[in-house]
Amino acid sequence: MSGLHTRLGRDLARARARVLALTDIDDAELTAQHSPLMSPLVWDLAHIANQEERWLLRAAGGQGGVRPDVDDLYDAFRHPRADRPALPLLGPAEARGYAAEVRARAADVLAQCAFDTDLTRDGFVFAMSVQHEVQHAETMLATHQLRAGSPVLDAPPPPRRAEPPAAEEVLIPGGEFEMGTSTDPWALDNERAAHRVYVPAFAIDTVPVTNGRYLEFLADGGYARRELWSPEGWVHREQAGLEAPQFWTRDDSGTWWRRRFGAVVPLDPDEPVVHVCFHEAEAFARWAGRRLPSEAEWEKAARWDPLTGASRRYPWGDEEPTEAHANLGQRHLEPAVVGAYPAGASRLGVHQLIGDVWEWTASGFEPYPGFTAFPYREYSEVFFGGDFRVLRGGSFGTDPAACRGTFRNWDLPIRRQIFAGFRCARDVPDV
Ligand code: AVJ
Ligand code: FE
Repeated sequence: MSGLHTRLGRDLARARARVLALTDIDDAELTAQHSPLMSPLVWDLAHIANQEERWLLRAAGGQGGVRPDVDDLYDAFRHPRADRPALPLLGPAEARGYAAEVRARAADVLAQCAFDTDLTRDGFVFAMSVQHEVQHAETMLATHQLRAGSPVLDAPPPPRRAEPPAAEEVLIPGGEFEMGTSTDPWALDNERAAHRVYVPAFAIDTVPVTNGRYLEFLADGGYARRELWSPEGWVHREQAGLEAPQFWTRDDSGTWWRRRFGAVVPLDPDEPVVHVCFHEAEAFARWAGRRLPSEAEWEKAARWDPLTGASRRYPWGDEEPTEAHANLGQRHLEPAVVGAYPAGASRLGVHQLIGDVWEWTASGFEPYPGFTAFPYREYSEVFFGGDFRVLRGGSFGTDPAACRGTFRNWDLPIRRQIFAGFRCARDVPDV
């Protein structure tokens, strides 16, 4: 076995440990639908196993499946989330057994794999399966945030650092940079291929927008001033009755609190705001006299190295994230205060681009030039051209396996249950 086998085995084990922690609750909680936006947790568990069966056992291993009879039940395209509780799903014990059996067989496939096909080269399909599992682990964490009742998850708080960066924004000079990747072996299809993009000069905030700043927007009538919202954003704000980020509650004295995994806690003014939709982010930016960055601007701020002109994997360089770089991996169950990760800053001084909160960008989810779906159309291709907005950077709930400077996430502009915040940018004269 090579270092690559060992590394993939470790990543698979870490992903599974998270999923097991997220499903370590009563059967009733596992089968319940905590929100119409989400699947029952037991659906995610068996869906993860079914995806692993398809790609690791059948496609990579050339084996028959463990439960090919359940393919239809766990096909996300056949059954919308709201309908999943009514399906004849595997029960908690069956789903756990299914996941364990697929994993045991997948471990054998991995041990014997020579990584010599298009699907397995450099371990791609195993890394894809890890990324699929940890993406569901983040969705399952969002399900935990939506569920009512007392807390079941626990984690130590993130580091606190008193000093945010001195500058509020950083100037990124105009010019080309390399966006996307053709060399990262585990990058997913939508991150490919590398291509040069000219980005005019712009300024970007050194930190994400905080609860404190967001409170100022609220206090200044941000939710009542139509001119701050796009026409679609305003219609949605009215229909959905938006008045504050999701999970915020106000007490009789007018003080805002937030509910976090079942506990009501004070709102920390120095933490990035989270659980806002794209429309709220856009309205805030307009109120602040600013705008959201485009996806290309975000990636240039995160990857472009002014010393060499090359694009790096992370803001701090090519080194894998450690605990000192970023708040990732559900190690902490909340964003850290701004300035908490100086070691994760870019050379130009932009902090916390990776981890803490996903960041809404102004861009729709579209293919890069020359896109080819690989290995299946339903990961990315079917979502291009829809009403999705790109989010970048990952959150405290994102595993490092599914987070890098090129990684692209997307969701509808009205969604707030994801761990999403934002930072602002503005035009500057080209330099
Ligand atoms: C990339 C996070 C938008 O959860 O819908 C999981 C990831 N794709 N299973 C999603 C995904 C198939 C996807 N996002
Ligand atoms: Fe999935």
